[in-house]
Amino acid sequence: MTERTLIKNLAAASDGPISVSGWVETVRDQKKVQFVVLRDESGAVQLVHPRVFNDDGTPAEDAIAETISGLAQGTFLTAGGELKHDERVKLGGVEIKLDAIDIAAAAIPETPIAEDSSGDKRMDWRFLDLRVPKNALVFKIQTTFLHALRTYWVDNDFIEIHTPKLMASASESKAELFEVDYFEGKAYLAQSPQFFKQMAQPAGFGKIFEVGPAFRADPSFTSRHATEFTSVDTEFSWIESHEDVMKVHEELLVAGFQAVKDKHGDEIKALWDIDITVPTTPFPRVPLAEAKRIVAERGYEVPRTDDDMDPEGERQISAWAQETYGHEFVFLTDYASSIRPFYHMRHEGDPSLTNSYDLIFNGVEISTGAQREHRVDVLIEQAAQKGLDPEELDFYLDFFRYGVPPHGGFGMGLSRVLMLMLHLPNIREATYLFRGPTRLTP
Ligand code: AMO
Repeated sequence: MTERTLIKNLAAASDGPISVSGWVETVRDQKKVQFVVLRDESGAVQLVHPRVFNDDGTPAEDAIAETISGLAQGTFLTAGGELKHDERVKLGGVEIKLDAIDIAAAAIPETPIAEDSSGDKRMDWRFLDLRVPKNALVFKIQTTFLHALRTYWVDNDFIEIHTPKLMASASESKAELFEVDYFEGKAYLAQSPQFFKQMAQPAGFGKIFEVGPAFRADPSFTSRHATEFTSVDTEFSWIESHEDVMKVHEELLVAGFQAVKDKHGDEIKALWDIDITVPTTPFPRVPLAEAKRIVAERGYEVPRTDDDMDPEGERQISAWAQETYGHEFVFLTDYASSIRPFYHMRHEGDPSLTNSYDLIFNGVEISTGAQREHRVDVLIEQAAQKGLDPEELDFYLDFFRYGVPPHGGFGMGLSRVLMLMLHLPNIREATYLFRGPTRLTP
C-alpha cells in the first residue's frame, strides 16, 4: 500500500491511490454497497466498497465485502484505495473506494461505553472515551497552551527544571501528605515543587519553570480536586513584590490563551459554543479583605471559620469581576499571614498580611503566587510561629544562609485552567487519567 496519509490531508490530496490508517467508527453494510467511516487522530473519512456480483446477479466471491461485514466498531486497520473528491459526500467532500483492508487489531464487538454512560464508567474506559473527538480535543488544546507557555519561558531565558517527587519531608503542609515506604524509612510524595524551585534562586538560575506532577492526599470529592495533578510552576529572582509575579503570570496566560484561540478557536466554538477570550492586561486586582466586602454587599457572607475565601465567595467575586470589568480573571491579593505558608513574605509595615495572591478564573482558584521571604532570620521566625520543626526544615533554610536574591513565583493547576477555559463540568474531563480518593485505574 502507498504511504499513510492523515485524514485531515485528504481534501488537499489529488485523486488516485491513497492509504489511510485509523479505527472503525461506523459500518453500513448494505446489499449493494458498503460504507465504513474510519477515524484517525486528525479526522474521519468514508470508505466505500460496491459489492461484487456475478453476471447472473448472485454475490461473487468478494474478500473485501466479507472483511467489512465482520468489522467491529473500534477495529484499527489500514485501508488502501482510490481517493475521489465528490462534493455530495457530506463527510469532508471525499471518499475512498477500497481495494485493500489490513486489520491491525480487531475490536471485541460489544463496546462497553456509550455517549450517555456515567462519568465513572467513561473513566473506567478512558481510552475508548478519548476516541470521541471532543474529548481528545481537550488535550490538543492543552498541548497548544503549554507550548505557548514554554515559548514564553524559553524566549525570556527561563530554565526548565525537574524537581524530585520523592521527598524527605512535606512540601506544603503536614495535611494532605502521601507517605510511602522508602527502603528502611519513609518518604513523602511532593505536594508542590515549592522548596526545590526556590532552591534554583540561590543556585543562581535567575528564572525557572517546571511542569510536573504534584500529589495531595485530599479525601474530598469535588469537581476541582484530584489526588495527583499537573502543576505549572515558575519562580524568579530580583522581584520587588508579588506585583512582579502577577505581571509574568498575566503575560503567560495571555500567550497561552492567544495560542489556543488562534489554533482551536473555531473548533472550540463549533463543539462547545464557547468564545475563547484572550484576557486583557492588567487583570483586575482586589485585596482579599476588599473582596470579602464586595461579596458581602452582593448578599453572600463568607463563613468566618478560616479567613480564606470559600468556593461560593470565589464564584461571587468572579461574577463581580465579570460584571465590573468584563474580565474572566481576578487576582485576590494580600492574604492574611494566618492562612498562608511560612515562606510567604509579609507586608513591610503590617506582618498580618502577605505579599501573596490567588488567581480566580471563571469562579474557581487556579493558582497561588507570592513573594517569598528570603531573609533567613525572618524565615526562621515565621516557621516557628507556624509551629514547624526547624530541624526538618534545615535543608531548606540552608538555601537562604549562603546568599539568595529576593524572589517569588506561582503554582497553577493545569487541569483546572483547561476545565474552566472549556467550561467542563469536572476536572476529570480535563485530565488524561484522573486520580481521586477512589480511583487508581486505569
Ligand atoms: P496551592 O496549594 O494553592 O499552592 O496550589 C497551587 C494550585 O495547584 C492546583 N491544585 C490542585 N489541583 C487539583 N487538585 C488538587 N488537589 C489541587 N491542589 C492544588 C490549584 C492551585 O491553585 N506552592 C504553592 C504555589 C506557589 O506559591 O508557588 C502551592 O502549591 O490550581
